[in-house]
Amino acid sequence: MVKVVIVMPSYNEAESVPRMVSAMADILPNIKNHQVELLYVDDTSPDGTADIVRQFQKKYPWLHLLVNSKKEGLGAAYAAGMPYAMEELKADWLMEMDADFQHPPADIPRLIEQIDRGYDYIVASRYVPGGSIPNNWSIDRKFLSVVGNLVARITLMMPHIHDVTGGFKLSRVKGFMDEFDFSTLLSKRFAYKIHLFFYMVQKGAKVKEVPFAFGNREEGESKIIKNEMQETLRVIFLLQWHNPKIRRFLKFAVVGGTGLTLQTLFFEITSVFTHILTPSIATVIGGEIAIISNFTLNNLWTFKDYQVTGAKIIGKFFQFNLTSLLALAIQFVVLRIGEFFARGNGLIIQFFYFGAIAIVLVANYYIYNKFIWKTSLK
Ligand SMILES: Nc1nc2c(ncn2[C@@H]2O[C@H](COP(=O)(O)OP(=O)(O)OP(=O)(O)O)[C@@H](O)[C@H]2O)c(=O)[nH]1
Ligand SMILES: [Mg+2]
Repeated sequence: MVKVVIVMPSYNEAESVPRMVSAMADILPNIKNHQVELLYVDDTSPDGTADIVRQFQKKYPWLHLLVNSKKEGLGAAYAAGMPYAMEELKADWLMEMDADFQHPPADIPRLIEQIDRGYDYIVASRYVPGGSIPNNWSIDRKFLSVVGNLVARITLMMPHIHDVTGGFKLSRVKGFMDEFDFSTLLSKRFAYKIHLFFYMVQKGAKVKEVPFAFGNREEGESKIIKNEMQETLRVIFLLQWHNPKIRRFLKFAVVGGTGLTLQTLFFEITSVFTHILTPSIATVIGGEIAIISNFTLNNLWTFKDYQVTGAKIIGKFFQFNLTSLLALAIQFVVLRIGEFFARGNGLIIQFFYFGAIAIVLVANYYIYNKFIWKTSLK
């Protein structure tokens, strides 16, 4: 027997409270092997949502209410509600759920029954077979939801999970939510979900996706803020920026970008615009300029924790040059082939130019980690 607390943020959801509470009164007592309670987290809604909840509290001992003095967003409501559910209500599991019936209460038992199967994170999923988003959503909202979710899956390196932006799920408290510092939650808005998902997966949570049909809002008004995409991208960036592995790669990419900019400027000026040099020679000389910049920036910044100092710099710089020469050789060969195919066509030559750089990027990152700064890819 574990205790599940459904944390349900509400803002101006007065209309749906009576129906929600009565749906819960039908469903919760029928979940025999676990104790399930409901906690409304209301931000002093002007429509009096909290007062209506209070009325029902007299009748239902499993109904709880936490009132925040001001509205700061969905993430902020969870950051208040979840610790309350764990500390005051002694929850073993936390359920996230919307108040507007888009997360059907009838699906609660299907999620809860997975608790006994050894999972840590049980997620109602719109993007697995059997799951869906509302048909009548505008094409923009569908696109944003599908693409936003896809971008989050890929950039957070969780391609195996199909729905990372949904808000209907169950999370294990012990070893997971009880170790999360809510003061570090990266978004007070809808993007809080991405942070929690990322945290759970990093903690090694066993994830189960249960298909469900995201319903239509039946009463009240949408609180979703239009520009949620930007907030989502901000959270993804911050999450990855705090991930040392990714951070190093991002730094490498930034340094490579400055080198590439220097090299490209040189290439464009001397071969595309003025024809002072042939494309292959311009690439090589521009590359030499980039090498010095890249070595210096990588040593001082990207690989700071493995920084090479003193006399060793000379040897390492020599090695770095060898790596870069290998890179240049690859670029030279590719560009020679390009010259053959392009016959003076600037667009085709640029395609070969950037193609060669992509090959070289992957090879370089590997060699820097393995042989130059010897991080063994940690
Ligand atoms: N306490 C609190 N609850 C919020 C806040 N913003 C949203 N909510 C609640 O969070 C849930 C989800 O918000 P919705 O506006 O339904 O967002 P959505 O489901 O993405 O959008 P719709 O499809 O238009 O309903 C609802 O239960 C809201 O009442 C907030 O700032 N504070
Ligand atoms: Mg909704």
